[in-house]
Amino acid sequence: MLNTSLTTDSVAIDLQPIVSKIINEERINQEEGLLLYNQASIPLLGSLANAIREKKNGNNTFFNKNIHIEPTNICVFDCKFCSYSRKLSKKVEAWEYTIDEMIEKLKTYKEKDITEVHLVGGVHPKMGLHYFIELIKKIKKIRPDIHIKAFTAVELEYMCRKAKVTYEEGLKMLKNAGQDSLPGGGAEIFDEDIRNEICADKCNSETWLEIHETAHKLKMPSNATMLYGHIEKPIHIIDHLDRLRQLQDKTCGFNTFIPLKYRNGNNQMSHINEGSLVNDIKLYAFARIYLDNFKHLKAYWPMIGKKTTQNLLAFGVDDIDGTIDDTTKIYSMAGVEDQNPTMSTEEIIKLVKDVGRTPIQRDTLYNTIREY
Ligand code: V47
Ligand code: SF4
Repeated sequence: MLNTSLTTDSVAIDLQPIVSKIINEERINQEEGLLLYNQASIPLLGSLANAIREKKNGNNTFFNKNIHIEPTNICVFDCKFCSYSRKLSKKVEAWEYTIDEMIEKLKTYKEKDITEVHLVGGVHPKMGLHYFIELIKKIKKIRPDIHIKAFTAVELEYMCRKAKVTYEEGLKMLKNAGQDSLPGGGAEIFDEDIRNEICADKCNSETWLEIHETAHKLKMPSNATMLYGHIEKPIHIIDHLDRLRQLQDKTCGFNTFIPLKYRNGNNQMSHINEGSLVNDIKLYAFARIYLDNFKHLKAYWPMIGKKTTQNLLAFGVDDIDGTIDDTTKIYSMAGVEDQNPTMSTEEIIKLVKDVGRTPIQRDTLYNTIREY
């Protein structure tokens, strides 16, 4: 039973059986989820989500020391929400790093105790499976200690198709080269109609789930994301979470869930307003309640902002990603406030301690490196 001061008497009558189930740690179904999402107040969702967060992770708030490597922002796909990609034919504001350039950059971190490289980028028609195998091998050669979390299912689908290998074969080759896990990007929204409106030409939902299931089978854990706050409706959010919950029941291979708030700068959906803070809080709290088989819920601070990240620590979130060191362009190109995302360990510790939580430096797999 959850440790919460909530009593069902104070809850609207329609919601009482659902709230009782949650307090008794029973699973709610999609219909119940929809009712809760549509009718529950923020304080109710917040106290349930916080009780779940504290049951799963106590007062701990996890962060890691990481950098991103983004080999290119040239992309064959045309996601309407993407502010970052450029076409091969129009190379304004585009980059294509060589393997040597990326390795030289990584060498500048030689003295730094980063534990993770997050390697993702646009889907470049000329950077294929064998190119990335060589890159991963070279990263591991100079930093065998580092965890490589690489390639969204969208990138993997394309590189395997081009190399004419199955997902299992492609992932095995990458794993043998040194790739350790997969990030959660490319999931967007699984509902087929909404997906067709916002990112029709890239890997579909079934394929995204199949690639993650295959990775889990090969003992490569992964993360899951959801892009929210654009044209989706609550029913699509619940459908998305439900498909993730089903796969997690099967494989137990997801480390964390990361809601990604739609940011509207410089893309083909810029006419859509960004959602409110209240909507963010509701979404995170609801996700914490619905995804009963996910241990962690991450607020990715470069996307949602440092202040909101701090607030979300009271609404289910127990992980805030990492130090980043200004190595990613995805969100700065989408117009977020923080154009050069970086946080020192001291800043992260202060952010977490200022709201009464305990900062824990973790590795990618959530093993504790140091408690502050
Ligand atoms: O799939 C792109 C999103 C994702 C926008 O696994 C946008 O630890 C909002 O998945 N507004 C890539 N979101 C980033 C990603 C990620 C980030 C941090 C940590 C992890 C992890 C994964 O970024 C894309 C897409 O959903 N995205 N454009 C935008 N305008
Ligand atoms: Fe390409 Fe990813 Fe941007 Fe889509 S979101 S256009 S796949 S870089």
